[in-house]
Amino acid sequence: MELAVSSAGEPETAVASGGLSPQRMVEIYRLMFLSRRVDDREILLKRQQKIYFQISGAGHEALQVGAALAMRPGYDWFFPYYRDRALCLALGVTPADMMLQAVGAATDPASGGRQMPTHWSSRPLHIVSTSSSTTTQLLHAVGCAEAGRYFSRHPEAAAKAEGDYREFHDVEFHGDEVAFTSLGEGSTSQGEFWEALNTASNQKLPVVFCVEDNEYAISVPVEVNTPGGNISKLVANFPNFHFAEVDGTDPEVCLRAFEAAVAHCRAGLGPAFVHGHCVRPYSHSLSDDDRGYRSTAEREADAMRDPLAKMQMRLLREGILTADEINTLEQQLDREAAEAAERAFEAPLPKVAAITEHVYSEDLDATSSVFATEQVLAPGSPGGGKAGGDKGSAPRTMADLINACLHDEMRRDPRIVVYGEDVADASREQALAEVKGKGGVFKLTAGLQTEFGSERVFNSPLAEANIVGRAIGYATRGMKPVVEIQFFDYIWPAMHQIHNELALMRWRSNGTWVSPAVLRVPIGGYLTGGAIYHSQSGESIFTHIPGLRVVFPSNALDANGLLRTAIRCDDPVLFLEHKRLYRETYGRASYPGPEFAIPFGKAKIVRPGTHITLVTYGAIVPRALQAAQRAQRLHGIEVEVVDLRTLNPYDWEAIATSIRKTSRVIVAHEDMLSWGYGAEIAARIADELFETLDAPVRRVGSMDTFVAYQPVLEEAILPQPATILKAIVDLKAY
Ligand SMILES: Cc1ncc(C[n+]2csc(CCOP(=O)(O)OP(=O)(O)O)c2C)c(N)n1
Ligand SMILES: [Mg+2]
Repeated sequence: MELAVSSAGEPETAVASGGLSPQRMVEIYRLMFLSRRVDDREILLKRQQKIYFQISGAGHEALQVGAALAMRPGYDWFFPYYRDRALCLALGVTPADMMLQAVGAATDPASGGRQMPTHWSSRPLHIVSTSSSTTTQLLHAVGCAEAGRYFSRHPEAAAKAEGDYREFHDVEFHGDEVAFTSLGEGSTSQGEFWEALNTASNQKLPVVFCVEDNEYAISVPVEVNTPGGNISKLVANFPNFHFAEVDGTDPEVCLRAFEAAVAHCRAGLGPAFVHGHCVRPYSHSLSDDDRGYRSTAEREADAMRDPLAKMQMRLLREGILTADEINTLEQQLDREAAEAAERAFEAPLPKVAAITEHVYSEDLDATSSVFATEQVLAPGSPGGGKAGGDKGSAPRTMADLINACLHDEMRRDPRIVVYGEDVADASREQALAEVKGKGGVFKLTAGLQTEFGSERVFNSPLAEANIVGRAIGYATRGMKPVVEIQFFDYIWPAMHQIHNELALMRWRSNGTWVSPAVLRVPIGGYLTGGAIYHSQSGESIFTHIPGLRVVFPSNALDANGLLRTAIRCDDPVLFLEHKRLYRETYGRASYPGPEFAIPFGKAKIVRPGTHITLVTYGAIVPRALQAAQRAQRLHGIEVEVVDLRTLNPYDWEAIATSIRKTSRVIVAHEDMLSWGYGAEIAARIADELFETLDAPVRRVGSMDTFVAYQPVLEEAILPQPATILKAIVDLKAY
């Protein structure tokens, strides 16, 4: 018999059977059955211990095929979740691709053996790499849709440019594209679900949300996750949405629902929400047995709604296929799944030496001399916004020169967007006729909205995961989001996005997808009254994340040059700005011109010395310099102060060279001593430079507490110049 094999998005031909052509019906069944067969084959292989994990899409096939056939792979954008096997098959992922991931082959196109099976990714099909974290993908879809809209309104921004990340990313966009994202009903409990609906609704974004409701989140039934048991009822009042609640076991109903949803999005009317009621005939995964928590009656009732059995009955009933034809088709698909598995076992395994590939950009090395540009002092040249103050050679603060860098880079690169809490001058633009504008609680983004408009500089909802999750979506499309987390103390809601998504996008997709966003984050104490929630440090928590660059400048010039590198490079960067240094007299500098950049991983000797090396960064640099001056004046001790400037990567050569000269070292930082950044540096010095040392490696840090409000306590908790001086004197005497 002739099998209709067309890909998703192709128009159907002859119409029969309630509107679907017989070919379309057979095609739908083929995709659904193939999905189930690949699952079954994997289950067999897992039981034989030939693969290492299995999670199935069983019971969700109708909903997913319906969704896929309403959209266009390689045109629209997809942010699915782990159950979406039938969706991905319908989009064009092959059983062979799936089996290569199941065995962890080097040639697994989604991840090169790095991710579990069903962690989808395909550049040609526009399936953006997904993690195991439930719900994180929704905000990526939102950011993706924002980027698509931005490019279609500003096509000139898609042009390639040399000398920065743009050189390495092709931009694709279509004015009527949609971003699809899916999740289980249990995952709608995550805050990020609501954060995604918030922005999609507010911005009228073309995002199709699909809730695949199988009534269970592992063993937790829907009524525990969803008050009242029906997510459609809870979301019904979000403005601008198209809503549909459907029988997710009927592919025709699902296809029609998604066609309407997609039409709403393509027309620019806003997002869509399709809630499909499906079933879970197998347990959650092969690590789970649902007989332990579901009654027999319930499981049997579920089986009656199995979309595969229902579709097969329909094909027979409507005379579209005979029993024999169905058998032939099923055997053919069974063979296809088995052959895909056989071939996968012959595939090469990943090389151990390749593990460190794609942690950071190999195209554009942020430590390279590309970023070592000459300082071009340009009196009167552009750069300042409202916070700018004097131009030219007048000394300017760190706040001024960060603001100047943002102005310069936004002028140079139309792909930059800046957003966060309070970063706009005024969301109600008309007010700007009479008011100065906010421009950030520390005024670091002042004047950006006024110069570059509200499409490029805007306020986000008060939701940190929203800020970072959207930035990932933007960045995967080739945009450069430079976003602000208002205080380091409140970065934690975004931690999941930073740790599991932002830093991992490149590595987990084996270099296929990247998310080089910049997160600017005011950090640190010494504020006299900053207290627990406005004084936190904690940089080592982030230097412990492979894939994330961490920068921590101590002065205005470095902040300007390092921020420029952060923006132009191709890695995600956590750019830590010490609040106490923003407007210090220490470290002011002239505006260095719009091309001034500093490569990552290059420390600066801010004071030469011969007796003791003092390795530090951030707000400890001026305190260390004070201590070093006193050490010289009072004790004749010459301290060499090394300002690391970037914490990941850090300049081991500079540290080692200095210690080879002095044979004594102190590592000092503002963060708590225990488990702090200095612990790693000290351990490496002890390990690799043991023979050059004349004394133990010393560390200075804050007490192992949070910072208290009362200034007497704050002073005692945080390291002071006197604390550092004492360590210097003690170590010299050792
Ligand atoms: C953020 C997060 N928390 C917990 C888990 C562990 N986990 C994996 S799947 C799952 C249940 C998801 O249920 P649901 O959203 O209904 O999707 P379903 O698996 O039923 O399709 C849980 C708790 C996870 N992967 N991510
Ligand atoms: Mg579920």
